[in-house]
Amino acid sequence: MSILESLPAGMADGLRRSADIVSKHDSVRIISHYDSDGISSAAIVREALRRLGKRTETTIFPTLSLEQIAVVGTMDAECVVMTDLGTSFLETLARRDWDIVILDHHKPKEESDVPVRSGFAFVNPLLYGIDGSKNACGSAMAYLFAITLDPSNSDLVPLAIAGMYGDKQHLGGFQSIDRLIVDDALASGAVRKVENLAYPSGMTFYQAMMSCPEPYFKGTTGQADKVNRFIKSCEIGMAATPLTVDRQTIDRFAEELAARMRRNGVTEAIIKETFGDRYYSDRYQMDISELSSVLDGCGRSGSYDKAFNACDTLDFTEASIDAQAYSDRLIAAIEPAFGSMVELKNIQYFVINEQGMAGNIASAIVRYLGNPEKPVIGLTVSGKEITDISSRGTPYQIGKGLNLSEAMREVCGDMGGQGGGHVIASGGIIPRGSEDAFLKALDDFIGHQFAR
Ligand SMILES: [Mn+2]
Repeated sequence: MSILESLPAGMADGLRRSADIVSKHDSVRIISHYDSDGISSAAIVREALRRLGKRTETTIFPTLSLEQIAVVGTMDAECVVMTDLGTSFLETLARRDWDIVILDHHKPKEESDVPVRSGFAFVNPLLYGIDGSKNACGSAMAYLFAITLDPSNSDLVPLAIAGMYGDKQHLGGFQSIDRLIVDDALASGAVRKVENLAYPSGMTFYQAMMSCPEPYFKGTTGQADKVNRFIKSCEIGMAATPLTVDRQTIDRFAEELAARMRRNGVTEAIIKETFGDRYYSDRYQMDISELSSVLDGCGRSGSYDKAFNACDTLDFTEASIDAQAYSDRLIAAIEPAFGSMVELKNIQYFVINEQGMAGNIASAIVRYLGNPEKPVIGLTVSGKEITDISSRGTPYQIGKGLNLSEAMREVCGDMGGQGGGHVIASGGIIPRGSEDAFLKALDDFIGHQFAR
């Protein structure tokens, strides 16, 4: 039975309508987001459309705000497929005279009506009562669209799972739509599962601790001599990967990592969440969480073409070089950012200059380094007229009332900027010069969330 038959009926209908709209066109413009989920989503749609003999052109944006919407408005297209973004601009997008399909999982600004017209389709898990921030990412929606077009596109499932890792939907285990897709991939043999891992299965234990920003170990991650010593103390060979050692070795390594996290003050909830299933893909010759990091690194450093070329040719040499450079820069930036953090009453923040880093730095700090009570806010102050904001929380903080999607939307908006995203991870922009007022207002706003 196809997994399409297990979807909410409305969602399957929406996907079918989307497929019908796109089928009418020979050339399609794809617009997506620059993170792992966005790149995975676009890669799936590109390949599915290429297999139907259609021409595609792909545009990637770091964020979709009014500035990018203006650019989109000038685009020459007959048909557009948007993935991993678009929900915030349904009215504006529906007014364009192109046919358009929007496959997204972000929460709308308010419960606005979905525009209805021929040649317009919007498929978002939230419309069907499914939590898009936890249980269905952009690439999951893109994948469901691809197998609606043609069931033989199911070989692209590793890209769907890569997006799930990118949006951290694996933490605490896959559920709902994600679970359906992952179980199907396991059943078909598209991926192989390895349990109780904190790092990708196909990488050596040494390489993982050198190049993965999460889980982050203060004073060890990315430092060759320290990592070397730690791996040896676990009696693991330098060339060993989780695929080449026995179960006991994997579990012993996990215990050693957990003990070290405890010493660093990482909460038990985060430690538990850190270890889980990893999936190895023979098609991509890589663990899917590694595939996710490669696409994320390329996307965030602007090497979109290398990411897509790798997905098209299955040769990841070039993409891996750019992704490695990105992860080296990221790991080198985490401790300085942490060291420079300022704690306010309800938030903790850092400021950096380099684009495309703050979200991933904040993600590592909030889980493995910072005060577990407060969300981490990263400000990117570059030469631009706007300052970019990234914010990251934890499930524990969400339980206390934190909602970063709401906070970023409201407070960035009050500053004359824009913001939004997910409850646990959200972004925005504010005018340059308004940083201090923004931080004060955000601290107050989140204080109210914790108090209610
Ligand atoms: Mn996403």
